[in-house]
Amino acid sequence: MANKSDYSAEQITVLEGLEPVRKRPGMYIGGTGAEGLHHLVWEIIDNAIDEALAGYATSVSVTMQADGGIRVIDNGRGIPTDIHPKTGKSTVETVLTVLHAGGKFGGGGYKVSGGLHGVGVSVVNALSAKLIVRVYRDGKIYEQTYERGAPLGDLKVTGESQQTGTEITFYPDQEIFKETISFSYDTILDRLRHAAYLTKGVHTSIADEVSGHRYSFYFEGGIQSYVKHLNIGKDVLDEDIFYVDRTLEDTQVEVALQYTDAYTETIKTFANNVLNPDGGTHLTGFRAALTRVINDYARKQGLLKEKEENLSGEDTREGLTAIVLVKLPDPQFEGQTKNKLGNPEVRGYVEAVLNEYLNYYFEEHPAIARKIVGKALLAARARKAARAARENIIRKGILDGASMPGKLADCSSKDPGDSELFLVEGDSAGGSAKSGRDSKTQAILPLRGKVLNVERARLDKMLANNEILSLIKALGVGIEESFDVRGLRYGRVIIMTDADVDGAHISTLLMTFFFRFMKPVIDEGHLYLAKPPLYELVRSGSKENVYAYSDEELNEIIDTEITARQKAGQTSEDATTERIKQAGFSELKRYKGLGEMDATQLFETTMNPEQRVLIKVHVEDAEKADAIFNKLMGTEVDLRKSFIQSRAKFVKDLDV
Ligand code: 28F
Repeated sequence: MANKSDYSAEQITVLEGLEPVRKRPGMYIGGTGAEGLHHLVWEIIDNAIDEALAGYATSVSVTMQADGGIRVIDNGRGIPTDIHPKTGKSTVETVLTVLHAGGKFGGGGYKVSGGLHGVGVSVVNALSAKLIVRVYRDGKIYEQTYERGAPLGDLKVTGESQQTGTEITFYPDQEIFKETISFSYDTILDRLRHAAYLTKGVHTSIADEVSGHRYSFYFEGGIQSYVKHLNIGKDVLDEDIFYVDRTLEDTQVEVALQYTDAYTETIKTFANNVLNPDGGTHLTGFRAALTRVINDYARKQGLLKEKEENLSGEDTREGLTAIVLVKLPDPQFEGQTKNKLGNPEVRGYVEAVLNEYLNYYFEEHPAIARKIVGKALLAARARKAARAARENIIRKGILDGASMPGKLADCSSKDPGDSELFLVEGDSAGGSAKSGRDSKTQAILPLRGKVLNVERARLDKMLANNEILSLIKALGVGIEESFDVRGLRYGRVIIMTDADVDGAHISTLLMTFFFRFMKPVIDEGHLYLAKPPLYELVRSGSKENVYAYSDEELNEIIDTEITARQKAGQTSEDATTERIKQAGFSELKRYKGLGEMDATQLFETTMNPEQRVLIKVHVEDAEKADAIFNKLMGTEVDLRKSFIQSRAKFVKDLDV
């Protein structure tokens, strides 16, 4: 295809029509699935946010209409309605029908929040079966309607109003979006939350006319509030949050950061309000400045001896939560997922701003600075201890495949395809599992007591914990640098704990371990939770018992039995225990722990592949999961308990 410079001026004008957009939508919005569909909304929201960033709008509201349309309105100046000299049409119509016409706003500002690098609202117009634009400006209401990008008439005045702003309602074209044209409330909610965090002082809101759900965001503190939100449930080194907002050349650099006592780091980077999951030059600059300022301060204060080696970047980022936001006119994104900022000059800008302002902050806040350096020194020591522990383990061959942990009752099959490892809480249940199991395909590793909370332990402590070491050896995948999921000795790793809160706590600790150190085991679908029965209904006068795995299942069983007996005239309505009797069960047993079942019962109800129920653990959204694990594996035990009992985030797989 000839490149741009081959076209003459008028041809570029022709190209700016909207036909190409409908021919190859993927070129403009990435795809025509749900993600591409939502890019339409992002473009409109970004234009409204740009009006806020330019200092004229203070609110952006999104409504998911009952008729399938999406309405976005801001209270900015309103798109100009004057006739555009170049096209002889109103500026509104020009912005809506010419590609990239909206890129440059008046007043010298530039589009800074363009998720799609400002392809412009004309793309949304082209891909909408219908689009209505309303402009509130000069005391009037102007309106124009389009179908698939073509105006049905000229912009006309339809009323009067003292408010100002732009309102766009659009209906995605089903001819383009064949997969779906329905929007996700949660997806838009997340985007509006981010938009409010990244644009301090702006109100964003969403309302779903069908469900009635509505939510609004407003963060005076912008990214400082964002850091505060990310650190909920964690112990911070100091309440104060570092913040700097400086513009160098045409690039705005905004950074907020705060340290916690966690061992993980959470650094989110954004360019023009779009999250860059793979970082980029802004992250490189941030890291370089942080490491340099902390090392310089540590040496200046005599906390790091002359002969001691520098603190590593990793040491200085342990426990760090930071938001790095840059706004620039022409962001370049790299990598096949376009998730990495490539502009080389940005590294220098971020580094310069941070060097100057973080250094200044340390001088102004010596107590906080000493805490941050202190934590980095501890991290450096632990890093060296972990290295020593790892070398020691590797030297002793502790992790080598050869020696299996003593407590492991392995299965005879060596084929991961048909073998599974049960991680069982406690020795008594471990004993029953060992004797009840199918020893050809089922291995048992009893884990004593509370598995180490790896969320709060560094590698050196972890490798000193026998339970964790046994687990690492039994799995056969090594750890850290030597980790290789292809070494997994079992097709399924099944966490089998009591159905009470402590059991759930242990299973969460184990899931944290896998999430933090063996995430591919989860991602490749090897990790499961066993589902032991909660109740046993003993049928009077018979050995045959019925098991219920949840309260609703228990009621279902009882109701079914009662209905059956009512039909046979054998019973009448009555209270719960009566209900159980009338359902023909003389006893209801509530299982507190696996240990209350004998080996056969445990096998039949929870281990037998023919009738057990397994829940496959998978991480829907690493970012969310990270937040959950961070928050819940911190010090807030009650937070952890409520999570376990109500919101465990995994999808249930009925495994026959
Ligand atoms: C619901 C989505 O799109 N809001 C917008 C403005 C304001 C101006 C503008 C937009 C074309 C090239 C100038 C007004 N007054 N919300 C929105 N608000 N576009 S889009 O101008 C676009 C023109 O440059 C605006 C003075 N200058 C700019």
